[in-house]
Amino acid sequence: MDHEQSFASYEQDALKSIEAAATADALEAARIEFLGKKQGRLKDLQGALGSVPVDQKPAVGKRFNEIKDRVTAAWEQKKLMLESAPKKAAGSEFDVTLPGAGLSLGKLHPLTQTIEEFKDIMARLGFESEEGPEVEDEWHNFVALNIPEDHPARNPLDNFYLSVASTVTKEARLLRSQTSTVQIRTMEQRQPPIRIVSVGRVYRPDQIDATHHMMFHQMEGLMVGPDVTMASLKTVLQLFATAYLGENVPVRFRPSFFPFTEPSVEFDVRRGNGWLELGGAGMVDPNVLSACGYDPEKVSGFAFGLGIARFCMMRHGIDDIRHFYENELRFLQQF
Ligand code: FA5
Repeated sequence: MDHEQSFASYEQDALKSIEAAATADALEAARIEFLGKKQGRLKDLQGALGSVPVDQKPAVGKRFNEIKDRVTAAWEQKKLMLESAPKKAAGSEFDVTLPGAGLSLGKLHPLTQTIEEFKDIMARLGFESEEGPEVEDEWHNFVALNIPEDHPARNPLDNFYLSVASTVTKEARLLRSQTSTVQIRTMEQRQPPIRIVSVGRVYRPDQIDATHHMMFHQMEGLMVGPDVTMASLKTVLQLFATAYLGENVPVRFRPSFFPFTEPSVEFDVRRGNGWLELGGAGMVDPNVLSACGYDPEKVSGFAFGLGIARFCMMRHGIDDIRHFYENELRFLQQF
């Protein structure tokens, strides 16, 4: 084979090999075979140049360089092409090198943010967080809370009953109407001293308006021990309101009635010219302590139940509780 033929066959094979290389590894293998400096076909061609007659050397050398440059250029071009090709994950059309479309990661719902902050504030005051079931029996929702059978709060029209009492179920079941159920569950399982909060959903067939919904969140608080007094209750609620709503928030405690606390108060915060009721509270009724196996002569306790959405509305100037449940993005994005 003369030089021209060797050059042509080298160039043809090299270009074919480079063209066929579909991966960086294959292209590298082609480089080693056709452009390698220490061994390979280019090196062989170069070696053969030694036998070219002196008078032909300049022309053959020039040809050699031209071919080498063409193969090198083809190799570099292919390298660029492979590097800029879309990097698709195996079996996917997804190109990981394309710039992102700037999707927002989303945020926690304002009520969830409020719940986290409530738990945080109460943890700083030494209250652990407990959970209780949303589907309850009448014992935990009413009986142990000193709410007798004929009490209006047990009216089937004012509750979401799920089943009636039968020989199988023993007790009627309902969606809990208050988180006070967790007071009972906690006292049944633990001995004083107790300092807990429990946050969760409660359900009531209330008429929906700007401050009422049929499903809403409450935070229950319970503290039981040898020296728990009404002063402890007022201090904790005042500290809590200050921590969440700010230093100068005017609060008031209004005498009220709950079957499971004695005395009982309603806890209001100033809103405009009026007051917004944020929760109920009081000293745990001795009957409730007894129902849970405690001796009311030895321990006392306070409890409170706060409406979470109403606190959040107060802080952010939200005028209607329904905003929380409509999931309008323009509302949610503000938090
Ligand atoms: C209770 O639910 C008592 N369990 C609170 C309690 C606990 C008293 C422990 C004493 C000891 P009340 O029904 O008032 O109380 O509800 C408490 C708070 O929940 C209200 O002040 C209000 O902030 C919120 N709330 C009540 N009903 C609704 C509703 N339909 N929609 C939104 N929030 C509500």
